Amino acid sequence: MRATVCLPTYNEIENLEEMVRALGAVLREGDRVLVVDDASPDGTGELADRLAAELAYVSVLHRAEKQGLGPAYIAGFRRALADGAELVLEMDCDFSHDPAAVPTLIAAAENRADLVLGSRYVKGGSIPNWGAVRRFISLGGNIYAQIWLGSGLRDLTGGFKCFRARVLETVDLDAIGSKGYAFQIETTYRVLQAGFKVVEVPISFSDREHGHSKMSKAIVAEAIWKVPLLRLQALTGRL
Ligand SMILES: Nc1nc2c(ncn2[C@@H]2O[C@H](COP(=O)(O)OP(=O)(O)OP(=O)(O)O)[C@@H](O)[C@H]2O)c(=O)[nH]1
Ligand SMILES: [Mg+2]
Repeated sequence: MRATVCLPTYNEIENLEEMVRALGAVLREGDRVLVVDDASPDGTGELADRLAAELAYVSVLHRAEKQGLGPAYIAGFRRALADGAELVLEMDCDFSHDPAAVPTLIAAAENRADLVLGSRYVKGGSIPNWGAVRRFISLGGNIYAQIWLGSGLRDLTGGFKCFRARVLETVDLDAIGSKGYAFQIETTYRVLQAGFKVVEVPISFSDREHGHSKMSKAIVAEAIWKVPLLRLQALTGRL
């Protein structure tokens, strides 16, 4: 199945080239990388254009302004589907997600799942560089989502995923309003509610070494109020 890796970028000039080349080394004939850049002021978009000119498997979607991760992914999904992708992957461009794990996610989607989640919290998953406080916050967020949504999945906030195209064609992408962490929770929850099979595979999650995090208090706040709202929408049949 032909796969497209969507790579959202905002000021990732120090990471983009290495990431794109590392993906090129693990992808198969016909697989693609789609960089989705929100007009990064540091020149990431121009670098992406140079890479696309050099490497046949790379294309770039330029967006006019920074609108958050969710809208960037939705635009990337639409482009990937229009270009004929049969599998669509999400991953960060900061090396938190190991490009060498991409074939594992693809294989799991091809074998036995409609959506594969790279999971830090199943057996074999790990976060080597995190101290107790970050672990506690991340685990707490997952337990909070688990209590409200009861999905049975261990890692709902991660952003290393592989969708079968038919999943993205079935769920209403226009209805997904989340921008940050909530986007990850919302997409997976909608996919589950639509009756698709979701599988977790263990990943090792590393901290970024170059560039800066775009995490903000607003992103955390959005996840806190959005999760109960998703449950309410599901209960009232409006998801
Ligand atoms: N196109 C686009 N990409 C974004 C936006 N915000 C974040 N990204 C990208 O999304 C990926 C994840 O963002 P990070 O800043 O690493 O956020 P995070 O991984 O949740 O937080 P950290 O754990 O602190 O790194 C990176 O590749 C970012 O460049 C955005 O508004 N638009
Ligand atoms: Mg990150």
